[in-house]
Amino acid sequence: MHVSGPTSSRWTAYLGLLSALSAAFAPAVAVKEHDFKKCHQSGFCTRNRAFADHALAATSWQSPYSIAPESAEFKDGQYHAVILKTINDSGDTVRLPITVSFLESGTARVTVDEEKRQKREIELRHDSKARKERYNEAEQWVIVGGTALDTAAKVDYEDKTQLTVKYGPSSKFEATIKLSPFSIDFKRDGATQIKFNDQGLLNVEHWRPKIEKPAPAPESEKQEGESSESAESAESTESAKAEETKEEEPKGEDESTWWEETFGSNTDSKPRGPESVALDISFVGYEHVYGIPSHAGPLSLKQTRGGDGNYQEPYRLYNADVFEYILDSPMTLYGAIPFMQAHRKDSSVGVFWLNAAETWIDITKSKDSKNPLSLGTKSKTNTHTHWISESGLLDVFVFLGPTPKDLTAKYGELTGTTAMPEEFALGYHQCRWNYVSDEDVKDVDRKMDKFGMPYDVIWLDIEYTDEKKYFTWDKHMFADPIGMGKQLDSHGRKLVTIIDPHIKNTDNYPVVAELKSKDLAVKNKEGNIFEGWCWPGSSHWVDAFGPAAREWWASLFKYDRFKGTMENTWIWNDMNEPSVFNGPETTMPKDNLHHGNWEHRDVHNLNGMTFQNATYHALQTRKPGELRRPFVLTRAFFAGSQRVGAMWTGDNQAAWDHLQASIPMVLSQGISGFPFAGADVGGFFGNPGKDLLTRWYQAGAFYPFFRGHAHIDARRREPYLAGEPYTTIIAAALRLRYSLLPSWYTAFRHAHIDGTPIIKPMFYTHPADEAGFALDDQFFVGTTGLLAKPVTEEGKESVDVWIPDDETYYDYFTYQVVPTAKGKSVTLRAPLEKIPLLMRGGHIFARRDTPRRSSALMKWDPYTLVVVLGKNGAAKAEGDLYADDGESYEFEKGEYVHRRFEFDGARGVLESSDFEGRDCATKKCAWMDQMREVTIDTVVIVGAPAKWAGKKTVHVENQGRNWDARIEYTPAAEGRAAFAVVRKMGARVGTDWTVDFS
Ligand code: NBV
Repeated sequence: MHVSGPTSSRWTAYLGLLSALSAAFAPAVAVKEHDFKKCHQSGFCTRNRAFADHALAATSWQSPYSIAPESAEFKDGQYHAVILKTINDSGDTVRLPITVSFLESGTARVTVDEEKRQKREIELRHDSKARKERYNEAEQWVIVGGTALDTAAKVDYEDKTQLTVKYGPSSKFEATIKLSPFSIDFKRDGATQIKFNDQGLLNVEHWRPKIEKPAPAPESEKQEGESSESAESAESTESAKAEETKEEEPKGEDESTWWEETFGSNTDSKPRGPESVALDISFVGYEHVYGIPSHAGPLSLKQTRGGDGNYQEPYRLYNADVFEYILDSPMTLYGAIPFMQAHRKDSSVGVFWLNAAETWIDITKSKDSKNPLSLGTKSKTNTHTHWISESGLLDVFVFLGPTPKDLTAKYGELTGTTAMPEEFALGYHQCRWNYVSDEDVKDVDRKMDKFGMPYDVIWLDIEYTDEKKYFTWDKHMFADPIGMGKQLDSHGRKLVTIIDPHIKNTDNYPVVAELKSKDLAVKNKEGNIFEGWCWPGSSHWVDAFGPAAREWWASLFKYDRFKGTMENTWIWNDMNEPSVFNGPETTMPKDNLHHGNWEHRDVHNLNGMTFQNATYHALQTRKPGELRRPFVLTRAFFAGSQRVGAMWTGDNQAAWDHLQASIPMVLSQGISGFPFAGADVGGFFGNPGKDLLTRWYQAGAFYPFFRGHAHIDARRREPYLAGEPYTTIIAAALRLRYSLLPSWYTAFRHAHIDGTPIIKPMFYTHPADEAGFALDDQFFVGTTGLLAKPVTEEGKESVDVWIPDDETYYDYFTYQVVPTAKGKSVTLRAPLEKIPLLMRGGHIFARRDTPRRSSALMKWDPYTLVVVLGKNGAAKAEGDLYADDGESYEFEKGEYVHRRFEFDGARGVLESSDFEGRDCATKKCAWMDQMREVTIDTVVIVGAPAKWAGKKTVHVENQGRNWDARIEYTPAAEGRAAFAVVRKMGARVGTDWTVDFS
């Protein structure tokens, strides 16, 4: 880790320490690709790629995995059998129990374990205390529902070689399990969609004892300790070793990375030897695959086996503190979600690879002119994926769609959906590393008000602590945190403070004393407390896998323990990959031990989630009786993290290409079940020019998580500092976000209910329009019909927006009718002050138009409804609005308003009804009482029919009361649509009402 460049004297001592640390442990200025492994530097990745090369090149390759026919049994929606892996020419086999579960939801699950490991009949090397089983607890962290078995699933056909099970809704799904070699075909409506082991790349590296060989030649010993500074030298070491093994054992496997592996100065002791699991999964007839975040690359994933424009490396999932990451790369980033969607015209299918160990995914596509496998589809491309994990079970869920929405819903059912956040969390967050004092915070707070810039949260990075001891304050700079908290609270604002998982190893720090005495930290391979380096210097890591550790962690957040915090303090968890400055790839040694003696190798990608989860639950128990929805931001994440907070994309740079990259990254999060996502607005490293900063605010106003952040060396860049015209333009972007908060909150409600992304790419909203499948720079917001295309290029004053259908599109700000044609791009003028934002005909969305300082202050404001009429104003328009108290869990008891709005062009009537068809006369809609006085004040109808010209009033009916409201009609002119505005409409938002325009 390196912090460079001049800075104020206050940081000099601190930077001195950092430089020392940097020099000693992480000599990086920007990410050096070779600080992180490439496939050829990872033994199990190399072995599996080699296995694939061999299988795919061989003319008569036969996968050595077959089901023992006598072992197979189908019962109550589950198929149990034993796969026999033939391991030598004498026909010796290893037993791998397999379960195929058919779930009520229509999802299928394939789980493969290893019998010897289940029975713990293995020996560990080096007297290791690690568990003998394959890691089988990922499910306990990740899966929260949707696992009920489909007992109606039935065997439809069976002979000696295969069996077919019909399952899912109306039995339209089918799985054909072939016994020898083992493979599975998943079909929907009779057509193959997904194939397992079609290419024969299934590989479960079974346990075996190490047979000691003669000591290696002296040269190779020399190479063993060599650093990985140079990828080439590491490569040559690998190949030298491979060569050597070949000479010794011409027929044997390459064992060079089986028993231990060195990267940089760290040697992984691998007490269980090789244990990877790998499988090829083919998407038959599918050209696009999406998902497996986080990577800084396009939404539609690239091929990874070389070739024009393709990557050479597999996509990697191994949560890491990558530090100034590079773009357009499959290299790993801070979080991992092993969920992939494949899409073709009108069909989506997908898989979820439930494995928390280091994972690599190769993607290739094959053109198949006849394509006999895709029965009935016209597509001629198949996408082949090769999933490779270092350890653990092979555990894969299969989703057969057919819509992208089915995929996100089924995945959400399994791993949970986005926690419903407090409303403030959707506002703007002002962060930097660091606000230097409580006075500084209060000053920023005042200035935001002075410049008319709404915001909800100000953040404190690591410097607020006393020497990086979390749960303490720097007493000189933050003498009065409560005073600071109160000033923020006076405008409904919040404070977020950072709490990292590394605990300073020092005297007179009760937190570390307790961590040690209670034995709650991560252990090293010997079973002693693990010590490594991070911001505070020597540190220990809380092991949030253990229940006692989580309970203790919760105790630290009580108001009387973490003094200086109050009800409006929330938490940021950074560095939870975990980042360990002197560890391999800046993280923990894989042979470290966690609760239950699971090796870090098995659980690495889960680590960040367990920590965020511990914090989330801690915040729910700060004070008895105080139950509010916590806000916790995390950097590291896994499948399921969406249940406990928000994420951001880590340390980006103040550069146009990083602004550009942020959009596909945030979209990818959304379609992978974790949509509460954003990137550092302005870019973390470096100093954005004013145009860039402004454009970034305009884009950030459309990230589900909207936070400005900056590195400690970056110049101050609170948005009011930009100067005119920038300040005014940024303020307008912030206000746009705030006026649309009701619609953002509604989008979060949908994400919470069924996993729907908050911002949606074209393939998701228009799954039949192939030209949109690779687009990842424009998106729709929730159900609003708002189509945004942020400007992400320097000096650009126009953008081309691709129009997915033949609806009418209007400019959001001017109501100009955009001359569009389905499937064509339209060029929009976008000078700096303009955000390219269109409204699609046929939608209704809600706003709050009174500018306020924070979301809390808007809580009882009236709404504006924008009704955007489609072609000729005759078509229907619809939309919805969700509102609740914005902070408690009462919404779970039905305390909310969720309205459906429909405009019927033929009748000329706009109508509001309960979204779920609830009868709101009953107590179920009790929140309505509190919203009693909250009304729809204004209704704007864009594309209003000409026959309304001259109309002075419209008739409102609300709960048996009737009145007329004023309407102003403005005729169309010079390309601008006609529009009408109803003022003081006055109907109560939570109730049924109609407005008659006829
Ligand atoms: O805590 C300091 C930073 C933080 O500002 C940033 O957002 C994190 O991604 N943190 C990383 C530590 C190191 C940054 C070089």
